[in-house]
Amino acid sequence: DFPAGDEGYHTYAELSEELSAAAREHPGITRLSSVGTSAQGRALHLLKISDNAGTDEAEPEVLFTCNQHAREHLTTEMCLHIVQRFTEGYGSDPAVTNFVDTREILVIPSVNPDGAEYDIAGGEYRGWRKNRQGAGTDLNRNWDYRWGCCGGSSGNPASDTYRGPSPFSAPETRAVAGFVDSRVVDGTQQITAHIDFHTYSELVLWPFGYTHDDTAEGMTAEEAQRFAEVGRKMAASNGYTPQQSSDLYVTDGTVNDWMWGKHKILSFTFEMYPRGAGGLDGFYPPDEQIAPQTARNDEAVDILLAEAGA
Ligand code: 0X9
Ligand code: CA
Ligand code: CA
Ligand code: CA
Ligand code: ZN
Repeated sequence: DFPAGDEGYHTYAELSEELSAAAREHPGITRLSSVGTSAQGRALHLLKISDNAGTDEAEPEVLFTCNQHAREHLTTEMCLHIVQRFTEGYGSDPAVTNFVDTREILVIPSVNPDGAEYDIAGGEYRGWRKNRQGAGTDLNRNWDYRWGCCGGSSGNPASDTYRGPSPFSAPETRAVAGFVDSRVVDGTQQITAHIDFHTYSELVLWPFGYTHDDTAEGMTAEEAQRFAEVGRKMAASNGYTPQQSSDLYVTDGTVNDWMWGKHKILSFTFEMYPRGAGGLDGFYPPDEQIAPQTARNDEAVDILLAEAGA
Protein backbone atom coordinates (compact mmCIF):
# COMPACT_ATOMS: atom_id res chain seq x y z
CA ASP A 1 0.00 0.00 0.00
CA PHE A 2 0.91 3.63 -0.21
CA PRO A 3 2.62 4.97 2.90
CA ALA A 4 0.50 6.53 5.65
CA GLY A 5 -0.64 9.99 4.59
CA ASP A 6 -0.57 9.16 0.88
CA GLU A 7 -3.77 7.10 0.80
CA GLY A 8 -5.17 9.50 -1.80
CA TYR A 9 -3.12 7.66 -4.42
CA HIS A 10 -4.76 4.62 -5.98
CA THR A 11 -3.34 1.13 -5.69
CA TYR A 12 -3.91 -1.17 -8.67
CA ALA A 13 -6.97 -2.70 -6.95
CA GLU A 14 -8.37 0.76 -6.24
CA LEU A 15 -7.67 1.92 -9.79
CA SER A 16 -9.44 -1.15 -11.16
CA GLU A 17 -12.44 -0.44 -8.93
CA GLU A 18 -12.58 3.25 -9.97
CA LEU A 19 -12.62 2.28 -13.63
CA SER A 20 -15.32 -0.33 -13.05
CA ALA A 21 -17.37 2.27 -11.18
CA ALA A 22 -16.96 4.84 -13.96
CA ALA A 23 -18.09 2.26 -16.52
CA ARG A 24 -20.99 1.11 -14.33
CA GLU A 25 -22.22 4.65 -13.57
CA HIS A 26 -21.84 5.97 -17.13
CA PRO A 27 -22.67 2.99 -19.35
CA GLY A 28 -23.76 5.07 -22.34
CA ILE A 29 -20.45 6.87 -22.76
CA THR A 30 -17.89 4.32 -21.60
CA ARG A 31 -16.46 0.99 -22.58
CA LEU A 32 -14.01 -0.75 -20.26
CA SER A 33 -11.63 -3.33 -21.67
CA SER A 34 -7.94 -4.11 -21.59
CA VAL A 35 -5.19 -4.02 -24.18
CA GLY A 36 -3.50 -7.09 -22.70
CA THR A 37 -1.75 -8.15 -19.55
CA SER A 38 1.47 -7.25 -17.76
CA ALA A 39 4.40 -9.60 -17.19
CA GLN A 40 2.82 -10.68 -13.89
CA GLY A 41 -0.63 -11.04 -15.43
CA ARG A 42 -2.36 -7.80 -14.42
CA ALA A 43 -4.90 -6.41 -16.88
CA LEU A 44 -3.73 -3.30 -18.71
CA HIS A 45 -7.00 -1.41 -18.45
CA LEU A 46 -8.36 0.67 -21.28
CA LEU A 47 -11.36 2.96 -20.82
CA LYS A 48 -12.95 4.43 -23.93
CA ILE A 49 -15.09 7.53 -23.37
CA SER A 50 -17.37 8.73 -26.16
CA ASP A 51 -21.03 8.98 -27.02
CA ASN A 52 -22.13 5.59 -28.34
CA ALA A 53 -18.97 4.14 -26.80
CA GLY A 54 -19.90 0.64 -27.91
CA THR A 55 -19.73 1.73 -31.55
CA ASP A 56 -16.57 2.56 -33.48
CA GLU A 57 -17.64 5.94 -34.86
CA ALA A 58 -15.84 8.15 -37.36
CA GLU A 59 -14.52 10.54 -34.70
CA PRO A 60 -10.90 11.49 -34.02
CA GLU A 61 -9.44 9.12 -31.43
CA VAL A 62 -7.18 10.55 -28.75
CA LEU A 63 -5.02 8.38 -26.49
CA PHE A 64 -3.78 9.15 -22.98
CA THR A 65 -1.26 6.79 -21.37
CA CYS A 66 0.12 6.97 -17.84
CA ASN A 67 2.51 5.21 -15.48
CA GLN A 68 5.01 3.69 -17.94
CA HIS A 69 7.43 4.39 -15.10
CA ALA A 70 6.47 2.63 -11.89
CA ARG A 71 7.29 5.34 -9.36
CA GLU A 72 5.52 8.11 -11.28
CA HIS A 73 2.27 7.54 -9.39
CA LEU A 74 0.98 11.08 -9.93
CA THR A 75 0.51 10.20 -13.61
CA THR A 76 -1.92 7.37 -12.85
CA GLU A 77 -3.94 9.97 -10.96
CA MET A 78 -3.74 12.21 -14.04
CA CYS A 79 -5.36 9.55 -16.21
CA LEU A 80 -7.98 8.87 -13.53
CA HIS A 81 -8.70 12.59 -13.39
CA ILE A 82 -9.27 12.59 -17.16
CA VAL A 83 -11.64 9.65 -16.74
CA GLN A 84 -13.56 11.39 -13.97
CA ARG A 85 -13.76 14.76 -15.70
CA PHE A 86 -15.08 13.39 -18.98
CA THR A 87 -17.55 10.98 -17.38
CA GLU A 88 -18.90 13.03 -14.47
CA GLY A 89 -18.92 16.27 -16.47
CA TYR A 90 -20.86 14.84 -19.38
CA GLY A 91 -24.20 16.60 -19.83
CA SER A 92 -23.38 19.46 -17.46
CA ASP A 93 -20.01 20.87 -18.59
CA PRO A 94 -20.49 22.07 -22.20
CA ALA A 95 -16.83 21.70 -23.23
CA VAL A 96 -16.63 18.18 -21.79
CA THR A 97 -19.93 17.23 -23.42
CA ASN A 98 -18.76 18.50 -26.78
CA PHE A 99 -15.50 16.52 -26.65
CA VAL A 100 -17.25 13.34 -25.53
CA ASP A 101 -19.71 13.74 -28.40
CA THR A 102 -17.11 14.44 -31.08
CA ARG A 103 -14.04 12.42 -30.01
CA GLU A 104 -13.22 8.90 -28.88
CA ILE A 105 -11.13 9.38 -25.75
CA LEU A 106 -8.94 6.37 -24.93
CA VAL A 107 -7.32 6.17 -21.50
CA ILE A 108 -4.76 3.62 -20.31
CA PRO A 109 -4.15 4.70 -16.69
CA SER A 110 -1.38 2.24 -15.88
CA VAL A 111 0.95 0.84 -18.52
CA ASN A 112 3.16 -0.61 -15.76
CA PRO A 113 0.95 -1.94 -12.95
CA ASP A 114 3.53 -4.55 -11.84
CA GLY A 115 6.17 -1.91 -11.29
CA ALA A 116 3.77 0.45 -9.55
CA GLU A 117 2.63 -2.25 -7.12
CA TYR A 118 6.22 -3.29 -6.45
CA ASP A 119 7.16 0.32 -5.73
CA ILE A 120 4.66 0.51 -2.84
CA ALA A 121 4.59 -3.13 -1.70
CA GLY A 122 6.87 -2.61 1.27
CA GLY A 123 4.75 0.23 2.67
CA GLU A 124 7.50 2.67 1.82
CA TYR A 125 8.54 3.91 -1.58
CA ARG A 126 11.25 1.93 -3.32
CA GLY A 127 12.08 4.34 -6.13
CA TRP A 128 11.36 1.67 -8.76
CA ARG A 129 11.15 2.72 -12.42
CA LYS A 130 11.06 -0.36 -14.69
CA ASN A 131 8.64 -3.22 -15.23
CA ARG A 132 8.98 -6.50 -13.28
CA GLN A 133 10.22 -8.83 -15.99
CA GLY A 134 13.53 -10.29 -14.82
CA ALA A 135 15.73 -7.44 -13.61
CA GLY A 136 13.26 -5.03 -15.18
CA THR A 137 12.98 -3.29 -18.53
CA ASP A 138 12.56 0.47 -18.91
CA LEU A 139 9.32 0.46 -20.88
CA ASN A 140 10.13 3.87 -22.30
CA ARG A 141 13.23 2.46 -24.01
CA ASN A 142 11.55 -0.69 -25.37
CA TRP A 143 9.48 0.72 -28.27
CA ASP A 144 10.26 -0.48 -31.75
CA TYR A 145 11.41 2.70 -33.43
CA ARG A 146 15.18 3.15 -33.75
CA TRP A 147 15.36 0.90 -30.70
CA GLY A 148 18.79 1.14 -29.08
CA CYS A 149 20.04 3.24 -31.97
CA CYS A 150 21.70 6.20 -30.44
CA GLY A 151 23.12 5.87 -26.96
CA GLY A 152 19.80 6.85 -25.39
CA SER A 153 19.29 3.59 -23.50
CA SER A 154 21.31 0.82 -21.85
CA GLY A 155 22.01 -2.79 -22.80
CA ASN A 156 22.77 -3.65 -19.17
CA PRO A 157 19.83 -5.34 -17.44
CA ALA A 158 20.85 -3.72 -14.15
CA SER A 159 20.49 -0.24 -15.59
CA ASP A 160 17.44 1.91 -14.91
CA THR A 161 17.26 2.59 -18.66
CA TYR A 162 17.64 -1.03 -19.80
CA ARG A 163 16.02 -1.30 -23.22
CA GLY A 164 15.29 -5.04 -22.96
CA PRO A 165 16.74 -7.82 -25.15
CA SER A 166 14.69 -6.83 -28.20
CA PRO A 167 12.12 -4.22 -29.22
CA PHE A 168 8.76 -4.89 -27.59
CA SER A 169 10.26 -7.63 -25.42
CA ALA A 170 8.08 -6.23 -22.62
CA PRO A 171 4.48 -7.47 -22.70
CA GLU A 172 3.31 -4.04 -21.56
CA THR A 173 4.74 -2.07 -24.51
CA ARG A 174 3.80 -4.87 -26.91
CA ALA A 175 0.19 -4.75 -25.68
CA VAL A 176 -0.16 -0.98 -25.97
CA ALA A 177 1.51 -1.00 -29.38
CA GLY A 178 -0.74 -3.83 -30.53
CA PHE A 179 -3.75 -1.80 -29.53
CA VAL A 180 -2.50 1.28 -31.40
CA ASP A 181 -1.68 -0.86 -34.46
CA SER A 182 -5.25 -2.21 -34.28
CA ARG A 183 -6.60 1.31 -34.66
CA VAL A 184 -5.48 1.36 -38.28
CA VAL A 185 -8.82 0.96 -40.07
CA ASP A 186 -8.93 0.75 -43.86
CA GLY A 187 -5.33 1.91 -43.94
CA THR A 188 -5.90 4.97 -41.75
CA GLN A 189 -4.70 5.33 -38.17
CA GLN A 190 -7.71 6.51 -36.16
CA ILE A 191 -5.69 7.90 -33.23
CA THR A 192 -4.51 11.37 -34.15
CA ALA A 193 -3.11 12.66 -30.86
CA HIS A 194 -1.53 11.26 -27.69
CA ILE A 195 -0.04 12.32 -24.39
CA ASP A 196 2.15 10.01 -22.29
CA PHE A 197 2.30 11.36 -18.74
CA HIS A 198 5.47 11.20 -16.65
CA THR A 199 6.97 12.97 -13.67
CA TYR A 200 8.80 15.17 -13.00
CA SER A 201 10.17 18.56 -14.20
CA GLU A 202 7.08 20.37 -15.59
CA LEU A 203 7.89 19.93 -19.27
CA VAL A 204 6.00 19.45 -22.51
CA LEU A 205 8.17 17.32 -24.82
CA TRP A 206 7.80 16.25 -28.43
CA PRO A 207 9.72 13.91 -30.78
CA PHE A 208 12.17 13.01 -31.93
CA GLY A 209 14.07 12.00 -28.83
CA TYR A 210 16.69 9.90 -30.59
CA THR A 211 18.32 12.83 -32.36
CA HIS A 212 19.14 16.44 -31.61
CA ASP A 213 18.09 17.33 -35.15
CA ASP A 214 14.77 19.18 -35.38
CA THR A 215 14.02 17.51 -38.69
CA ALA A 216 14.91 13.97 -39.72
CA GLU A 217 13.58 11.15 -41.85
CA GLY A 218 9.91 11.10 -40.90
CA MET A 219 9.83 14.66 -39.52
CA THR A 220 9.59 17.52 -41.98
CA ALA A 221 10.13 21.15 -41.01
CA GLU A 222 6.35 21.73 -41.23
CA GLU A 223 5.67 18.77 -38.95
CA ALA A 224 8.29 19.88 -36.45
CA GLN A 225 6.69 23.33 -36.54
CA ARG A 226 3.28 21.88 -35.73
CA PHE A 227 4.68 19.94 -32.76
CA ALA A 228 6.34 23.09 -31.47
CA GLU A 229 3.18 25.17 -31.95
CA VAL A 230 0.85 22.76 -30.19
CA GLY A 231 3.46 22.03 -27.53
CA ARG A 232 3.97 25.71 -26.76
CA LYS A 233 0.25 26.34 -26.66
CA MET A 234 -0.28 23.53 -24.14
CA ALA A 235 2.71 24.70 -22.09
CA ALA A 236 1.32 28.23 -22.01
CA SER A 237 -1.81 26.82 -20.39
CA ASN A 238 -0.13 24.89 -17.58
CA GLY A 239 3.10 26.79 -17.01
CA TYR A 240 5.35 23.93 -18.11
CA THR A 241 8.44 24.42 -20.31
CA PRO A 242 8.04 23.31 -23.94
CA GLN A 243 10.92 21.69 -25.85
CA GLN A 244 11.91 18.91 -28.21
CA SER A 245 12.55 15.88 -26.02
CA SER A 246 16.18 15.47 -27.09
CA ASP A 247 16.85 18.99 -25.80
CA LEU A 248 16.44 17.40 -22.36
CA TYR A 249 18.59 14.37 -23.22
CA VAL A 250 18.74 11.85 -26.04
CA THR A 251 16.62 8.73 -25.67
CA ASP A 252 15.92 5.88 -28.03
CA GLY A 253 13.00 3.47 -28.08
CA THR A 254 10.56 5.88 -26.46
CA VAL A 255 6.83 5.93 -26.97
CA ASN A 256 6.67 9.34 -28.68
CA ASP A 257 9.19 8.40 -31.36
CA TRP A 258 7.23 5.23 -32.13
CA MET A 259 3.81 6.90 -32.12
CA TRP A 260 5.00 9.57 -34.52
CA GLY A 261 7.59 7.59 -36.47
CA LYS A 262 5.31 4.64 -37.17
CA HIS A 263 1.80 6.12 -37.01
CA LYS A 264 2.13 9.91 -37.44
CA ILE A 265 0.28 10.41 -34.17
CA LEU A 266 0.78 13.86 -32.64
CA SER A 267 2.45 12.42 -29.54
CA PHE A 268 3.72 14.36 -26.52
CA THR A 269 5.30 13.56 -23.18
CA PHE A 270 4.25 15.64 -20.21
CA GLU A 271 6.61 15.69 -17.26
CA MET A 272 4.35 16.72 -14.39
CA TYR A 273 4.90 18.38 -11.00
CA PRO A 274 7.26 19.24 -9.40
CA ARG A 275 9.56 21.42 -11.47
CA GLY A 276 12.57 20.40 -9.41
CA ALA A 277 13.42 18.33 -6.35
CA GLY A 278 16.22 16.38 -4.70
CA GLY A 279 16.49 13.07 -6.58
CA LEU A 280 13.74 10.58 -5.79
CA ASP A 281 11.72 13.05 -3.69
CA GLY A 282 10.26 14.55 -6.86
CA PHE A 283 8.49 11.28 -7.65
CA TYR A 284 6.57 11.31 -4.39
CA PRO A 285 4.64 14.55 -3.91
CA PRO A 286 2.12 14.36 -1.05
CA ASP A 287 -1.37 13.25 -2.07
CA GLU A 288 -2.62 16.79 -1.39
CA GLN A 289 -0.99 17.66 -4.74
CA ILE A 290 -3.13 15.20 -6.74
CA ALA A 291 -6.13 17.49 -7.20
CA PRO A 292 -4.30 20.72 -8.09
CA GLN A 293 -1.62 19.10 -10.27
CA THR A 294 -4.04 17.01 -12.32
CA ALA A 295 -6.57 19.83 -12.80
CA ARG A 296 -3.65 22.00 -13.88
CA ASN A 297 -3.58 20.03 -17.14
CA ASP A 298 -7.28 20.33 -17.98
CA GLU A 299 -6.76 23.09 -20.50
CA ALA A 300 -3.78 21.35 -22.12
CA VAL A 301 -5.84 18.17 -22.50
CA ASP A 302 -8.61 20.21 -24.10
CA ILE A 303 -6.11 21.84 -26.47
CA LEU A 304 -4.93 18.40 -27.59
CA LEU A 305 -8.51 17.16 -28.01
CA ALA A 306 -9.23 20.20 -30.18
CA GLU A 307 -6.03 19.70 -32.22
CA ALA A 308 -6.95 16.06 -32.75
CA GLY A 309 -9.72 17.24 -35.03
CA ALA A 310 -7.54 19.63 -37.01
O1 0X9 B 1 13.54 9.35 -19.65
C1 0X9 B 1 12.33 9.26 -19.86
O2 0X9 B 1 11.81 8.23 -20.27
C2 0X9 B 1 11.42 10.46 -19.60
N1 0X9 B 1 11.79 11.13 -18.39
S1 0X9 B 1 11.53 10.41 -16.92
O3 0X9 B 1 12.16 11.23 -15.90
N2 0X9 B 1 9.98 10.41 -16.60
O4 0X9 B 1 12.03 9.08 -16.98
C3 0X9 B 1 11.60 11.46 -20.71
C4 0X9 B 1 11.35 10.93 -22.07
C5 0X9 B 1 11.34 12.03 -23.06
N3 0X9 B 1 12.31 11.87 -24.10
C6 0X9 B 1 13.56 12.46 -24.04
N4 0X9 B 1 13.93 13.17 -23.03
N5 0X9 B 1 14.36 12.31 -25.09
CA1 CA C 1 -1.45 13.44 2.76
CA1 CA D 1 -18.82 8.48 -30.29
CA1 CA E 1 -13.45 5.49 -34.35
ZN1 ZN F 1 8.92 8.72 -16.64
